[in-house]
Amino acid sequence: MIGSGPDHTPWPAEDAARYRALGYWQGQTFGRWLTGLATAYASRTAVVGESPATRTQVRWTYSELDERAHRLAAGFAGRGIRAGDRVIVQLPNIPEFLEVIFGLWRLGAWPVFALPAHRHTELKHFAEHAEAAAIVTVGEHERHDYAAAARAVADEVPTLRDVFVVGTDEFAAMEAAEPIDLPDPDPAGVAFLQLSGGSTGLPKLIPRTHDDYLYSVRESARICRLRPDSVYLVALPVAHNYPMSSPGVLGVLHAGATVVLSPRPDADTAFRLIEAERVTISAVVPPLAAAWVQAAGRTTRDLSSLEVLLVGGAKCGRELAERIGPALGCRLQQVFGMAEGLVFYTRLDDPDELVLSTQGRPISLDDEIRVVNPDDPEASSDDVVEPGQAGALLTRGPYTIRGYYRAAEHNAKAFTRDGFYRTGDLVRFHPSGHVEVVGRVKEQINRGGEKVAPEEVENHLMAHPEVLDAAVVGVADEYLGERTCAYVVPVEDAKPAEADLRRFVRERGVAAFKIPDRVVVVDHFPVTGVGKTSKRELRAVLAAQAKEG
Ligand code: OOB
Repeated sequence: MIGSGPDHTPWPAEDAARYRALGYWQGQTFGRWLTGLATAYASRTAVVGESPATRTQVRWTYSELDERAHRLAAGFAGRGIRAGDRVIVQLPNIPEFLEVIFGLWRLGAWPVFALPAHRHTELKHFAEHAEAAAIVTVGEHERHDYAAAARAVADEVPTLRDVFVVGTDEFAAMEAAEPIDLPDPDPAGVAFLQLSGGSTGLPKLIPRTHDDYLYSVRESARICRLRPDSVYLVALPVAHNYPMSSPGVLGVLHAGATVVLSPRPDADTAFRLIEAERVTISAVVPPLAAAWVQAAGRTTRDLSSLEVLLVGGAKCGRELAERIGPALGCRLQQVFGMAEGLVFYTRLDDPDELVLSTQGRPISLDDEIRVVNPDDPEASSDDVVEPGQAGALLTRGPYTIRGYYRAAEHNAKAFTRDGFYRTGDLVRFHPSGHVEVVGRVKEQINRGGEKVAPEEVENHLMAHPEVLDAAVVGVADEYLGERTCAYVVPVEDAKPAEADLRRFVRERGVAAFKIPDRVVVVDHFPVTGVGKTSKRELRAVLAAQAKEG
């Protein structure tokens, strides 16, 4: 069976049977699902956005999107893409994103969702780790030549046979292929690989199935009360799990509503589109919410159509939460989720106090939740804290993975023996069942929703000939929640400059959000504990020092 090999950890048979019996897993695939939507909502507008092919705003109906996906699936097949092939998709917020992913899904190929911010190092890692067959990307966009970057990776990774560039004549020819009959993939098999924020090293790959993901999409659409006349603005990068499915573009399609793709997240661009398209709902990370709140005070745009703004990806502070409704004239909905699965939402009829102060309740009654001893990284699912106390969040359920893709060693740490995922988040539950994220036990920096693994950045810094050792920590920041600060010990007699070290990391080809916001060169690291120093302890000491001043 596709996707059930040693590469990925399927749900145990008895759990799978239960999720089917409960109607959560419906045996539906993305390809057939879209065809069903095209039958139900044929002439309604599915997606609005700027196409690089025409350089104009295009509007595709559900029928058009479905037909394009059929044709492009044939186009991919004609170029040798097969069921089970991994295909890296690195696209900005353009309508072709949907055509591409549904085209691949129809074939049973697996999109691997890279973000536009990713550069050579990350792309190469995804390509090697997934043994990807191809990359789908664009040409020049926001002053970066994506096609050239993809080709450079293809030159180094032998499995990569092709680079497909949206907007070229060659791609247009694939889009014009005659549709062909294709066998439907296994709904219980892997549909795509999403990226983890990573707490150690480079992002892990997250295998999600048609069955499990579609369940979370349907429920998200219901919880966010999407209707056929909803209009959802995608302000964040569309390939991220949050704007993709919480409720995201897929939730919007499920409701027969309209997706509007914003090329950029800034308030000017977003407000222009909210006014022009009568947007009813959008989703942002806290720093972007703060920027929109500020811009709302001086805008001349009509934002009156906006009913709901989802805020998540990082903790939304109480003060910001209170300003959103009055400034933007909409209801706040908090969302706390993870690409590995589990998602919490405040409900639209929750009392204001809970909407302002919590991150909501899980999607499913069958999301199993345990709050365990936060001091033991190996705590079992039985090691629970007293009700109402803060602890480490573990979860298992109908849309949470049981293992990362090709990561047996890491899986042994990231999951309990009985299959609970260690989210790394420190939470507390209110008597109402609402969760409050109070911190983190994992070594991950949350830079305004963008996740940075300290170890990955340390490794880049340590590749510098003048750097002996490095430790990267998060420091509190009013705007982003956290920024990164790198402490660096130079080799003897060397005096590397902060700017040089930042440039060095950038030139290693990593996403801009991973370049340390600050670099502090120190003679030596503070001594932590007794004997051998662990990086973990060291980071804790440095983070405490940074806090003091
Ligand atoms: C979303 O997904 P990821 O995979 O980029 O990051 C997940 C992590 C969580 O484990 C948590 O540490 C943090 O991001 N997080 C929040 C949060 N939402 C996410 N921390 C505090 N408060 C929140 N509201 O970020 C993601 C995926 C689906 C929906 C929404 C966000």
